[in-house]
Amino acid sequence: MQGSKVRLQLGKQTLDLSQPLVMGVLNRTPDSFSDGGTYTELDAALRQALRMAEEGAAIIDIGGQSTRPGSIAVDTQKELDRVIPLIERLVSESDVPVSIDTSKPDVMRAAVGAGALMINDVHALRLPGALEAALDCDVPVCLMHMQGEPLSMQQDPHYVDVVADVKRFLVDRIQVCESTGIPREHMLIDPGFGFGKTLAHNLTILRQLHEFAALRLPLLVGLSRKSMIGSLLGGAPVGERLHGSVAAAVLAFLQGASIIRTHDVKPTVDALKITAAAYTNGC
Ligand code: YH5
Repeated sequence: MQGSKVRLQLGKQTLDLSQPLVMGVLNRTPDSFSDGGTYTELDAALRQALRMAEEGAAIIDIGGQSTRPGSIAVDTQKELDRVIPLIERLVSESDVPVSIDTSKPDVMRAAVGAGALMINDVHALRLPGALEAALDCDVPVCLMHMQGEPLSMQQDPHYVDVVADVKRFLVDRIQVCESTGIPREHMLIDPGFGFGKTLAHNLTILRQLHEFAALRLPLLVGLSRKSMIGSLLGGAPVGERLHGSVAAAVLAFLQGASIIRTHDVKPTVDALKITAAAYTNGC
């Protein structure tokens, strides 16, 4: 297994995708009391990022806009204020590659200018100007499938054949990116668990994830703490979804996912180490 498909270049680092990699999630979205803008909050976010890197995260994904079901869009300046100072501090204090979780072209440009080495876009570069921004940024980009928009996407998701429909969407986005001039070596794909999908849709995708891996681009998945895990555990609250999330991460890796996006880095890294030791050759 050699060749460009098993490697991902992030700045000076070459990530080996024949081993499972973990992407740590760092959301700089506000709680009900503040907007994340104080020094102590920035400091806490930085410490959390450094901790995830120490625990074995290969990438830290920084986001300033919630895309959870029911969430409302924030304006560009707010998103910039939340993510840019954190990216600047993290890249100055650590070598861990940073990914920017955004759909906004201005945020992509500013984040990459501040040192982010990858773009993670839940809209798969469909917002006006996003394709051009990603092309100019010249960094890898994760193209994720979402049906509808976060505010209403869980209201009545519909597919003819969820795997075929999501695959067709991703193949189309890959082609659009290619015709814009984004090289294939800069593309990753993600079926977007929970983004306009029922529990049955999510389970079908999880069971047939190998079909997405067959597109021969690095496959990234985010299952961590999502409602499908909560539902399968009989309505477990977010704080009680860790073990289910780790099981789902293992299943995803076994079906060809290369990068697992998670809030809980250490448990996921450990579980994937055991899985990889048993299922892949070479230590
Ligand atoms: C993803 O799958 N997900 S943000 C609802 C939850 C828990 C977690 C409480 N960004 C993905 O993590 N980017 C998000 O229930 C993502 N793939 C990629 N590439 C949503 C999230 C979450 C939502």
